[in-house]
Amino acid sequence: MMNKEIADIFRQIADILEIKDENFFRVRAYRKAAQNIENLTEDLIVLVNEKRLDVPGVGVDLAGKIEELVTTGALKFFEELKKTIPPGLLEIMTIPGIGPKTTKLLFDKLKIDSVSKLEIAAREDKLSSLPGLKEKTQENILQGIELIKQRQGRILLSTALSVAQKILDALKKLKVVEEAVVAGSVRRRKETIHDIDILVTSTKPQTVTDVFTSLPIVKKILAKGDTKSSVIVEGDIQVDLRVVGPESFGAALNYLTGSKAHNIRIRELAKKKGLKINEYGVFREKTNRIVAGKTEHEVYKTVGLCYIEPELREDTGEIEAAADNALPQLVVLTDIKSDLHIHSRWSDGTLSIADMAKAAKAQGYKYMVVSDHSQSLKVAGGLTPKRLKEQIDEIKRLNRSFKDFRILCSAEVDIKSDGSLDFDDDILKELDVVLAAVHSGFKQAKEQLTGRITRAMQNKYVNIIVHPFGRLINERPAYELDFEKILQAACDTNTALEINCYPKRLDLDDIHVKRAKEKGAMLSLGTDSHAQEQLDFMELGVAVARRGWLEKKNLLNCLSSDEFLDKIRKK
Ligand code: DGT
Ligand code: CA
Repeated sequence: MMNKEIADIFRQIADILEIKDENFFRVRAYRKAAQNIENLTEDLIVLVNEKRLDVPGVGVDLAGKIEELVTTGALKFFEELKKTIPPGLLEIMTIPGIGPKTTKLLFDKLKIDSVSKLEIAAREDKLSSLPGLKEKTQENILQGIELIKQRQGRILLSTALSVAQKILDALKKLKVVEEAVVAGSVRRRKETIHDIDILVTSTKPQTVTDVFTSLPIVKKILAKGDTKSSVIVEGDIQVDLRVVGPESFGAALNYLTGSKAHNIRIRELAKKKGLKINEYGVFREKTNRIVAGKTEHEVYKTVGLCYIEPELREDTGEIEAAADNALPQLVVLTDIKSDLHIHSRWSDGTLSIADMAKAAKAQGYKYMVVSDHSQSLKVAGGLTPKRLKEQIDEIKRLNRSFKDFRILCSAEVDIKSDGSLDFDDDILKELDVVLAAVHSGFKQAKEQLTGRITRAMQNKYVNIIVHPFGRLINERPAYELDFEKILQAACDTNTALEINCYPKRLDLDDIHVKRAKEKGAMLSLGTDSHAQEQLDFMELGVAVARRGWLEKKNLLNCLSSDEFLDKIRKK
């Protein structure tokens, strides 16, 4: 159990006691203890295990409760206390701006005991007449409810990256800021993000915090302390800021990047070496003398490991690999020589092939694959065989005008519900490369969907299965597939699987990518761009590839155009 979780439980206890009109000093003791726990630089687990639980404001009674939480993961007193009030009241208090006083008032006067009842009452204007409620409260409650509804869904990595960048740009302008970087799940490039963590080094934390909390995109300040603050920005995204001294940069970055599971393993290693690690540095346990902290490389070195890239820090084998000096040499954006999935105006893209090619060339690529939709996909302007032949002629013409860049002819061919393809072989064989994908019948049984895709892979012209799982993050779940069968067929037929870089897709995901690498399947990156600026989605796909432990050699995009064509023609 983390410090924060224990602090949250103490806060909830204080809230319940307050609703029950319990002794004011008792309520305050729990609140104060919660705050002190959050400010601790060491984990309570460690303090309890080492019998050093002398936290300010935590007396014998509360220390016993902490011990119970740490050792059993629960607290009997809290479980019993919760039963004494309607369960919905605790949920009501998670709405920003609603504390125990308001909750009690709403319950006593209007019998409101759930967020849904509260929402109805606020919409029916039943709150504004309540004596003791401030004028704007009703409106704030509705806004707050909206916020918690939205926050339940995690935001897309692409959204988080652009919000984080805006904030970093603003903070970096300050003279008092030395380093300003993103940490947490954004730095690890997880596909979805709960909140954005920013780390700044400065000797003037208060100035940094003041500027941060008054940035124009800030909508609400949740907390503002000397070195820690937390805000809600436009888009209802939570951003947490942590400011430390420059000497602690590496230690703080390592701590705040996580994941929690990775951090725990690193701390265990430190302990075995007689060291302890917190946000401020690595210290000798006995003397409390600092031995590292300025850089992350230093921190890893003190625990006997080489540097581990943030995308790998999930405790899924990276610690063992680092100890054996067997970490992968992760692919980087500059290794990418091509975008293998691009649409043009010929189907549902917005630009001509020539303009898309110019933009792809400007990205530094050597070739690109034009893969407009096939005839059945009428909503996406799918091409008839006749139109596709015209497109092939156009691409041949365009290729003559390019130096050092090549457009490859392709199509994103629909895999029909029986696994047959939307174009006949005689047109497929005219293409340099063939992409195939499922666009309908997502509700079919697992065997059927798996069968459809494996049948498509058996076609000798099909080179890449694109967005293999068909999911749209936060909108549509992946359809059911027997992935082991898909992988086996991919290896047997020399068909690649795509990592689709479109922000909502990121399909394959990191876990399936890692498994595909283990099986030795070929992988490709495609942005699925329908407009010029979408070519930048490549960065997201590379992030998924890195989280899936991929090296240059695992991705078709890192080959030259000749090597790429050689490889796929082996099919
Ligand atoms: P998220 O926000 O859910 O997308 O994921 P994270 O990984 O950004 O998680 P978050 O924001 O709760 O915390 C940021 C990092 O701080 C996390 O990756 C690990 C570290 N961390 C937070 N609390 C604790 C703690 O109590 N103990 C340890 N060892 N690490 C913690
Ligand atoms: Ca976070």
